[in-house]
Amino acid sequence: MRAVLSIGSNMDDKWALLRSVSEEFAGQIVAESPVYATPPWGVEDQDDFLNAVLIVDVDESPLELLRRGQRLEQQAHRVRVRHWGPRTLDVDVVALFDDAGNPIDCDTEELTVPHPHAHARAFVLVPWLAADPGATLAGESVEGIVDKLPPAEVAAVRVVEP
Ligand code: A4P
Ligand code: MG
Repeated sequence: MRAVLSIGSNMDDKWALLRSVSEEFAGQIVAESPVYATPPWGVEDQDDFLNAVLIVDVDESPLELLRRGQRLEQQAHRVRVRHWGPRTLDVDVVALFDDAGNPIDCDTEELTVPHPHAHARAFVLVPWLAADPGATLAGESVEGIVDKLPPAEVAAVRVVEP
C-alpha cells in the first residue's frame, strides 16, 4: 500500500521532529517534499508551522499505519490541548493507494481517508504536488485543486532550508 503522509510541527525543534518521521520510514520512502513554512490554518493565533509530505510504501493496514504515526506524535511528547492548536508533531494520513494505484478509502471513527480537510489545505497540497506532480485526490488532479485555492494561500506556503 502506498500512503501520502502530511507531517507538521509548530513547537520545539520543528526540524528534528519532522526528521524523526523520515527516520521512522527510512527504506520505505518513495518521495519526499521539501520542507515548507506555512501560516497556521484553522486557528490563527499560533506560530507558523513547518510542513512536508512523505510518500511511503508500507505493508501494514491503514489503522496500523495511523497508529505508527501516533506513536511518533507521542514520542514527540505531543499534548492535545486545543483542536487545531499548537503541536510538536502531527502525522496525518492524507491518502492511500493499493498496489494497482487505486485509491483506498477509510471511513471509521479512528480513521477517515482521504483526510477530510486535505482538499482545502495549501500546506498539504503544495508539498504533495512537489513530491508527486501527477498526484490525484479523490480522482481529481492535485495540481487542479491547487489552482482553485486562493492564490494568496498558495503563495504563503514557502520552501525553507534548515
Ligand atoms: N483521524 C481520522 N482520520 C485521520 C487521518 N486521515 N489522519 C483521527 C490522521 N488522523 C486521523 O486528530 C484527531 C483524531 O483524528 C485522531 O485521534 C485520529 O484517530 P488529532 O491530530 O489528535 O487532533 P487535531 O490535530 O487537533 O485535529 P485534526 O482535525 O486532526 O487536525 P489536523 O487535521 O491534524 O490539523 N496549519 C498549518 N499551517 N499546518 C498544519 O500542519 N495542522 C493542523 C491540525 C491545523 N492547522 C495547521 C496544521
Ligand atoms: Mg492530526
